[in-house]
Amino acid sequence: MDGLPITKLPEIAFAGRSNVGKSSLINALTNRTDIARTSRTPGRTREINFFKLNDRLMLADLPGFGYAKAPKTLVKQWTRLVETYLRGRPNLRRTCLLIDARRGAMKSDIAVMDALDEAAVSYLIILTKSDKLKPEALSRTIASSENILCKRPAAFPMIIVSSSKNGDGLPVLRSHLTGLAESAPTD
Ligand SMILES: Nc1nc2c(ncn2[C@@H]2O[C@H](COP(=O)(O)OP(=O)(O)OP(=O)(O)O)[C@@H](O)[C@H]2O)c(=O)[nH]1
Ligand SMILES: [Mg+2]
Repeated sequence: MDGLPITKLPEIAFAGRSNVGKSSLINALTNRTDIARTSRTPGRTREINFFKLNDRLMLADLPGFGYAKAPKTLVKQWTRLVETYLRGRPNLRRTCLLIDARRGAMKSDIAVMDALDEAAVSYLIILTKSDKLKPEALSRTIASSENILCKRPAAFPMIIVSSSKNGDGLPVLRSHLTGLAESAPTD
């Protein structure tokens, strides 16, 4: 936590289970291919990586949770880092909680929602990898996610469905994040 950059910029965090597509989504949003390192193997992002956009907004790519194969001590370290970050980052405006649209919210996602609700950190649910589902299956996950969300005090009352492969949901997410960015300096 001591090594994190100190900044006044509004910050958006990308959290979620390992391999859900956090780093890929940051790349897709910023139109870059590999600004954030991605991998087919879960557990790629092991530190918090910050991306400053045009001096207006900071994006934070968090290590994933729920990666059972990593050594237990490492998993504990990542979890503690992410928890401390989410609770103690003063400029954090929104946490994007990414959930794989094929699976829907799992136990570990619910645990993170509990922690975010408790800390009153506003979060937005994003269902990722929509390109991998048929429309009916996607509608089912959306419905079940809405069900979970409506009982959660800190959840933003909207679900975004996204795909970093085909660009699904990126415009709406961009406009949402733009709304949280600092307005341009006037002088
Ligand atoms: N089909 C499809 N694959 C995706 C999408 N987003 C990510 N992937 C793939 O999913 C894998 C994991 O992506 P990452 O972006 O590295 O996932 P992460 O959440 O950052 O993972 P950790 O850093 O381990 O926590 C990669 O093989 C990506 O190519 C998507 O929208 N559609
Ligand atoms: Mg990553």
